[in-house]
Amino acid sequence: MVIFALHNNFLYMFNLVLFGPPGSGKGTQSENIVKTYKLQHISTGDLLRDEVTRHTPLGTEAKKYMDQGLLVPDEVVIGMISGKIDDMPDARGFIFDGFPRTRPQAEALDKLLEFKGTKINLVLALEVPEPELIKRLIGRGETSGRSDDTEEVITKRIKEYHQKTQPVASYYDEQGKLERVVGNHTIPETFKTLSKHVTKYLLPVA
Ligand code: B4P
Repeated sequence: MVIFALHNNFLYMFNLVLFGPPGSGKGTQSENIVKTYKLQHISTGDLLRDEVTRHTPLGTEAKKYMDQGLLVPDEVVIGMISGKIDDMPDARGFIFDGFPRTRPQAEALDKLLEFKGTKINLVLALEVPEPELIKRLIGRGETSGRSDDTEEVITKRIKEYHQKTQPVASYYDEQGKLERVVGNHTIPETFKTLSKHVTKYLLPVA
């Protein structure tokens, strides 16, 4: 007789989306959240940049879009995410940083997580005024060497955000999962506000 062991850690996961315009601090705050709550970090920006650095076919394709300040096509990004989730079945949960960025990506993520027996629990949206976003990204560009942190490309990225990414906030708001957070305080102050929301679901790990 074959006995199937149903070990499905996905049922107990806490999954968070960190949402916001380019430069709102998603990457910065993800680092703090990961350290404090021991969630697994999935940043589509980091994954894509890694593919670019390794000159993979996916990276070569993605670079064409990233260098112009455009979003990488949905099917490329969605395919990348699915494999990442499967790599970490014992995670306490995931923090999705910079994903989903379009409504089709959000719908695909919901389907993917449902198939695995889990879901998005909370979406924290960082809100930062546009002049501050531009200032931060130009500042980062001076040291990071990122080809998408020039003034011309930043303007395009913000335009893409308004056209394609902002509707994702309504998608999660309709599901009652969205919390808006002021993101132009200092990094520690912003983290404190984000933590208040996360702690309602998950205790910090000492
Ligand atoms: P991402 O890598 O996701 O990054 P980002 O939007 O540039 O920035 P983030 O919000 O993480 O800001 P950060 O913390 O670094 O995207 C890059 C590109 O990849 C996209 O344009 C797109 O082409 C592609 N891509 C990624 N995901 C995709 C997807 N799902 N679909 C399609 N395409 C996708 O902060 C920025 C700066 O501000 C830093 O210098 C930081 O130190 C500073 N800062 C942060 N918080 C601050 C604060 N409170 N006060 C002062 N400065 C602060």
